[in-house]
Amino acid sequence: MRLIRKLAANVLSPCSSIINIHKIIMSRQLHSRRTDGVDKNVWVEFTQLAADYKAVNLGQGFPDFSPPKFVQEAFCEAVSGGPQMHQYTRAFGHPALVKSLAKFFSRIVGHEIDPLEDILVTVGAYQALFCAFQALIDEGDEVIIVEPFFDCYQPMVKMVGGKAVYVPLRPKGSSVLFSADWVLSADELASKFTPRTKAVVINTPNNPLGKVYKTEELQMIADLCIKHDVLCISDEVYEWLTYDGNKHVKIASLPGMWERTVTIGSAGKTFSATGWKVGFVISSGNLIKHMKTIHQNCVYHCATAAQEAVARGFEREYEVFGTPESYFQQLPAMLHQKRKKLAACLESVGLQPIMPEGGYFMITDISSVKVDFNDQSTDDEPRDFRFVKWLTKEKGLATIPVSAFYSPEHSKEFDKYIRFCFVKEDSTLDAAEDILRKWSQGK
Ligand code: IK2
Repeated sequence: MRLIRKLAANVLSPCSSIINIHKIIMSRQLHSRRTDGVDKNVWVEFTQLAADYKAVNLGQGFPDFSPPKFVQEAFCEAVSGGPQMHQYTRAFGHPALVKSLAKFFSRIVGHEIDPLEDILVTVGAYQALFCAFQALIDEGDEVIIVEPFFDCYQPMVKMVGGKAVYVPLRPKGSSVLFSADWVLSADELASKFTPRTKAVVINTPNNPLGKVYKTEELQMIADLCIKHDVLCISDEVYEWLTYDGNKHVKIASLPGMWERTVTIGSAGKTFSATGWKVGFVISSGNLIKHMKTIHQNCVYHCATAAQEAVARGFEREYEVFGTPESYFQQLPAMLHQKRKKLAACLESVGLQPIMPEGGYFMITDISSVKVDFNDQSTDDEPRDFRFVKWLTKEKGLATIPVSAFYSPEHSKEFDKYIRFCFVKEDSTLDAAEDILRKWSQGK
């Protein structure tokens, strides 16, 4: 009513009316409430900081070397192939790609995967996660998230009106040297289930810790999912990266879990081509069909040529699987050396690494390191955030604060750790070592 009176008054003065209508409209909140409280993003902030300070970058998780020749060539052939490679393809996954994913993963999961029903190709694992939360979680649903967790799970749950319920992996014992020393208490996890629980989210191998869940741990989670009739969203983007004889196990392959598990993968992580942004979801067609609905209404599909190249990558891997020619053996073998190199470097400057069993990150406790932050950041900022900013700006070495992978309830307990990424050229690791060594020598 007030709006109508204001508009009527403006009829007398047509010129000012345009300005006033504009003011009335602009006084409304123009953005949706969905974006409130989820505006901060650790990758946006710390990747920019690393670039601004031209820091040696052991921060964000991407290789600074090229993907293997066979996928690079496949990509070049795709873009120089027929005109159809530059046009739209099937919305839910390029036919060649869903076919090769189904063939490859049927063997791994021990279940016949239907290429058209049980797979959705997405814009990176990021969009796979987005589709999963959008399609499967309703307002008021509770989602149990095991900490530390890839940071986007929390805002994605919030944006659908769900409630994230956290349960941390806890270091057991006083000297924690391996990621395997971080365990999930079955009792603590069981205590988080309520009639509103809709899903449990796990990430194995875990980012940032590197923990590779053992079959017994997955079985414990699976038993609870089955008992309470809930879904499991299993983020497995580092599935090929395991060390010291540890093996990645898919929770979807455990009895009774195929129908209730959403498995998320990343061709970017798999083939060291993170910029291609090809990800995928594998699940029962009954769940995939709802994720397809979200996907067709947001991005429709991801780049055709990149999908074609990934399809050829998986075809090739299918043929050489289990042999030393397989990139899924070569990449972890290469990273095993880099893990050793980074651990030795951290130890040499008095930092105790927590040795990851998988993935390409290593965390270390920095609580004993005394630093004068020169008040560059606010006091209420977690110590690891302040430390990482200081290290980037003052020493030129970029890393990531580990409390970013925790809920506000638990982040204080874990702000004594920072994360280093070791999927880097040896020359980059050497440059990082140089910085740490000079710093430890007071130079
Ligand atoms: N899930 C996990 C566990 C991830 O680590 C990532 C990518 N992380 O990279 C940032 C970092 O930790 O340094 C994703 C999902 C997203 O993968 P994609 O690149 O395929 O979208």
